[in-house]
Amino acid sequence: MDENESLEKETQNLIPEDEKADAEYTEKNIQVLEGLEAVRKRPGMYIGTTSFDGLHHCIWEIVDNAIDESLAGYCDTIHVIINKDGSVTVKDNGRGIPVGIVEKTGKSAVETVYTVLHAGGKFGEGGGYKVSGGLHGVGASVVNALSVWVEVVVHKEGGIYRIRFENGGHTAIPLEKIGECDDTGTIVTFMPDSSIFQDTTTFNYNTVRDRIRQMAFLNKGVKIITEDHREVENKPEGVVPGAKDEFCFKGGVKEYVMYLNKNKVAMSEEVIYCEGKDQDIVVEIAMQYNDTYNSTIYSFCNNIRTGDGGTHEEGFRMALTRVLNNYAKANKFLKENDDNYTQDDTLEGLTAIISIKHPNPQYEGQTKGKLGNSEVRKIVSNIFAAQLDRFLQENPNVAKLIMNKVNLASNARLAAKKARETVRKGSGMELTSLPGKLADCASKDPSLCELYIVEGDSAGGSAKNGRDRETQAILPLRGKILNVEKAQMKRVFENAEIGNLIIAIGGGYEKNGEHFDISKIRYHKIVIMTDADVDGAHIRILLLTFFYRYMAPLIEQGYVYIAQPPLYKASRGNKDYYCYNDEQLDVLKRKLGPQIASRLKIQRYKGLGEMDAEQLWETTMDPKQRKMIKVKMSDAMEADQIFDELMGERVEPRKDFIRENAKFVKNLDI
Ligand code: TSJ
Repeated sequence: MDENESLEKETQNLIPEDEKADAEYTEKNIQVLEGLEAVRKRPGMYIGTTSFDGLHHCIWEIVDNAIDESLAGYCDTIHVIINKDGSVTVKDNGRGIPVGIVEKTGKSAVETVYTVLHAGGKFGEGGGYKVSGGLHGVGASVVNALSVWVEVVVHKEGGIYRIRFENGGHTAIPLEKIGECDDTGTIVTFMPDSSIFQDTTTFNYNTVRDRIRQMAFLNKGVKIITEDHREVENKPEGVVPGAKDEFCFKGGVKEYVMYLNKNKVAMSEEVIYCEGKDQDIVVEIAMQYNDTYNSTIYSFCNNIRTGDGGTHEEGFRMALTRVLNNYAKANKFLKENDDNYTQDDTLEGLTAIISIKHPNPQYEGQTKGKLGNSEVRKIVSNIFAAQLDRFLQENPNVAKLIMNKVNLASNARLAAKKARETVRKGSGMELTSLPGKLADCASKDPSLCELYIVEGDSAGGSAKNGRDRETQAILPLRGKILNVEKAQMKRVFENAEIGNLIIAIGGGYEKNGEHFDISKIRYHKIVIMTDADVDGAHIRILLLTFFYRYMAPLIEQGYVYIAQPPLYKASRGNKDYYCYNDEQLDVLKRKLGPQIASRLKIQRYKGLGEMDAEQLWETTMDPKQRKMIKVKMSDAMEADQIFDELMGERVEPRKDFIRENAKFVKNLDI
């Protein structure tokens, strides 16, 4: 049966006899399938990538539709389940996708949503508030195009209806009524197509859980439950059999701020919260100061992170600085003639979430991570300023703490400026000469050069002797580098290890008006190489935090890597095998057979220092054989969150942390 025949067959059940305008209808269907075919040909255009992120994007796409239903006020519970067979089910208790015929397509609404590009939510005019369809809202049809099969079940008006698609969006079983019910809702299950997602079709439970948690923070009151129903055997990464998490935050972004600050010491209990609406734009902001010296400001538009900020963030910052300066002058924290606090002063130690919902968002910048709508600046600034001002009036004790904090930041900024100037004046030479501990490479072409940051002098020695001198430079770090979250700016610049790093990399840093110049960096690969133990993990996280805070473009542009040294050496006679995890060791033992395996001499590397130069080269540094992990911005942001948990005295949270953050702390000896 060719495509046309099958299409005609499926239409027979759906369209009443008198509505069949055959030729025109068939024409429309061909267009539809050509549309889905285009998605399969160039999936990247629709979901960004076909690797890990793109795969998960499919879930977000479906969940967005359920969230829309909840924003419209018709649904309060959503389930996201990774099924035993690896497919994903998203289920809501909303009104159920309409099953009636849509005039324009001649198909049922549910079939339209799944087969016509960008059709999601276009029917049912004025039916609620739709926020997907922005940057990521490519529609459920894209997921259909990229799936081996999709099944949609709708509970509506007393009936249970089902439709099934196969092979990238072809209707396999037309919409049919399969039973009766007395509830309403939509249940969607899809199986991603491994010929499209060639890297992997294994969903990562923790990735799903983390994004869903964030969705729950951003959409207060919606209960979202995640579950992993996959089995235990041969557990690949990302599979967490039996996992179940339930998220529902009555306080929304207010609870998000509390969550982000949970390992920090908050300046006062209260989280400042405001919400408002103007011209169909919904604004929600929460903020709280803590005892660190950095700011964590996450902004969102329509539940999508705007990593490069934009007009909503600008409006927030402007209002914050203006209101705090006004309060300071009015209440004599600043004298009439004192300089105003700067934006940086008011942001120090601040955790804030800015979330807006906009019916027609414009995104700018290369990665479309910046909100461009200019009207938003004023709307956010007005709503926030009025409510912050009122908060300060009503809570003079908190206001006083904030004033002291901002004042301290202002003084520290002036002191840091002085310290930097002294360094410049006192040692003009040292700033241009490379650190003595750095074993630089011969090449001066940054695109070929790699900087290995190595924990400890002894591993540093092996790395120096084992490396490719032409392109690989080694910088050993002694002990732990300074925790830049906790340290005052002044101390950051006085710290020798950090000074060495900044100078070796060569592009400066960004903070307080200083500019990180990525065009000046001396290496295009910066590789963090630490031991596979808790200390190593800690150093890795401190370094990531440092890069995130002071050289973010390095991470954005994918220049930062984590080396993957082997965990075991298994020797038999004079033959050595290296294994990078327990699974590989098991596979090796199986391959060799029980007889030989029992005679293997297995060494577990406790640290890089146990490897000699040649071993380190072969296993970890040789570009032809090594495996490195490229650090993503989201990893660095997490590192920022994580490290307090490693620092803590309590053992349990540390173990939990290690279990949950396998990416940073792989193969740990705990
Ligand atoms: F789009 C989708 F198929 F991916 C999908 C849609 C997936 C999931 C899990 C849920 C949904 C969805 C859609 N949940 N609820 C709805 N609601 C509607 O489509 C709907 C229902 C009634 C009316 C109306 O005007 O009566 C309007 C809409 C948009």
